[in-house]
Amino acid sequence: MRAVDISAVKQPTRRPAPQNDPLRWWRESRFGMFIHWGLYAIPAGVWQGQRVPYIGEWMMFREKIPVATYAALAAQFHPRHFDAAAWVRLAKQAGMRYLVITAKHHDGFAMYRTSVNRYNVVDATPWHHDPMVDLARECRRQGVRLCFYYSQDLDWHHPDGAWNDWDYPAAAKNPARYLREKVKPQLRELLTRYGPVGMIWFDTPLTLTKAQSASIRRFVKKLQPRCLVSGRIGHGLGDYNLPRDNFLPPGRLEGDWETCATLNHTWGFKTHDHEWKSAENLITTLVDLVSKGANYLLNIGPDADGVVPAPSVQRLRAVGAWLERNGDAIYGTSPSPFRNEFSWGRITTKGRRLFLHFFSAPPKIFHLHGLRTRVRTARALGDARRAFATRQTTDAATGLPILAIDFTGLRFRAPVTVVALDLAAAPDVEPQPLQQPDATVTLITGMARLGTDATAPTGRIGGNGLTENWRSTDDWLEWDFTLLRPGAYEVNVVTTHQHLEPWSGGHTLRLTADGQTLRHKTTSDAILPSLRSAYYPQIATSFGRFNFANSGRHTLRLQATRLKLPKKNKTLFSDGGMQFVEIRLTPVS
Ligand code: H79
Repeated sequence: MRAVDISAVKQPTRRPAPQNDPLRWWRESRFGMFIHWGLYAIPAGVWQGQRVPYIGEWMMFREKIPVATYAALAAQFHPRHFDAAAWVRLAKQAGMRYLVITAKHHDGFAMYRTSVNRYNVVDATPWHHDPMVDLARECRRQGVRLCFYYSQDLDWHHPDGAWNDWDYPAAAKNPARYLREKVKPQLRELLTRYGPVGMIWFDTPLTLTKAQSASIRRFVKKLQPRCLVSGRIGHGLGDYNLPRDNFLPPGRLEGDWETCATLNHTWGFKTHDHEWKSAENLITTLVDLVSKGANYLLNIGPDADGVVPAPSVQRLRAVGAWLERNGDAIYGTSPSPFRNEFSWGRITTKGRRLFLHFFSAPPKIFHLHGLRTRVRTARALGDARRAFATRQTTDAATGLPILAIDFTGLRFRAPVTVVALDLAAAPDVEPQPLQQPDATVTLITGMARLGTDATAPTGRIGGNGLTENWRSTDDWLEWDFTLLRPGAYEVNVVTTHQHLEPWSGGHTLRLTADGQTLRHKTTSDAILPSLRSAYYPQIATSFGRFNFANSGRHTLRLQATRLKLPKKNKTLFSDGGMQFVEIRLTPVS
């Protein structure tokens, strides 16, 4: 089996979006509904009386359920409460502009009428009904883009599909036959029977060759030239990039991205997963992703009756209510002109307008460092009556532009309150890391210079904002940053987990700045309280202190002196290297 890091996809650069760019609707939408619905909703995470801990739709694989046993579930599939109009209405109410539904997941069962075999919702269930016909009609009627999820590689039902080696020995498989007999004929059906399809959301590229991924892509584009192809077609051949599931990047990304995420912890319905993310969490995550250049594709897993769990409905409506008031700061926006996050919130932009998204009430006099463009007005979104006074100055010692806004009278509405700044021109900002008004400095991977003491670096700065393939002590990262306040700073190094791997610590790193050196092993001293930590804990190691005698420009370099690498270089989803995130400098009070 070939090892592929599905987060390591090629980065097309962000192009201007002309009127006819097929990505235009997707870029403007920013928020979509994912729907995982299939036979796995029947066992719903309970197998032979046991509640399983993993994602529900993986049960057939995890329990090595024989095809004949799993296929028998179809006889029980009769969703009496399926209501396509209600599902699409829910997407609308949530403010979601596209919908991606599992036409065929890894279990190989087609949730639509197919002529390829009888293993489908029309022929194999007592329901005898194609829900995609209803969904296509309702999407058209209600103005939501219809997209299909299609598992192009893993297929545990077809003898030549990947990863079912309990029924079909791997050695006997002929993947080309699977593509020819199943994937392409089924894609043809999906792309010719339901009207315009916004995208085919391919997933889990694990065994297909580059030529195979390329031929699937060509096949889609031949049938519907404007249909998008998701980043997980494999080999960097998608129209946009996908990081790993439920991933939040540490800063703004380059190019087009989409994070797919769960509302609880499973994709397919499970009876016993009641750990729902709060509406506050969902709204903040949406803002976070959009500010970093990523769409948010948020999943619901309807049950076997077709009912969307009530906690999902309730939370999605709360997100929709927030978008109803603040959608102008989300839809059709561009990411933040600053690459880094802020402790107070996030920024999105639209032309000459900057939207400041506050995650908590700002101080009466709020400061923003590094905006060079003149601010004309500052107003709370949805309350144009009151303009807040602004003042722009230049820090004498560093030349850093500083904006002050007097927020007297601003009413903060949880969880996120948006203030719109109208600028005299498109925003122009200081490109380097800056000391923030809260006195911290954060040096993220995406803002570093990559260098090496060898002839060429082994590691990379990954498109997802983490280090990639960091396996050499020759490579280094270096940042120039601007400090306003000289003094002593606590230094924390933040690293995280590889996909589906435990955190690997014990790397010895050397940090140098202003002629000082700090050397330490990465140990798990604290987990950053961050949205990012939910699925990929952000592990902070305290490295000690740096003293900066002057304000102004400084340079900090990070280099490993000993890496504790796993014996096995690569696993299926990880490159085995150190996953570096960022360095945090905090003044010693
Ligand atoms: O459709 C949803 C998931 O079913 C699918 N992507 C989202 C959108 C997906 N999740 N995880 N994966 C695909 C790859 C999972 C690999 C694993 Fe394993 C299988 C993790 C545990 C079982 C491989 C085998 C790694 C450990 C054992």
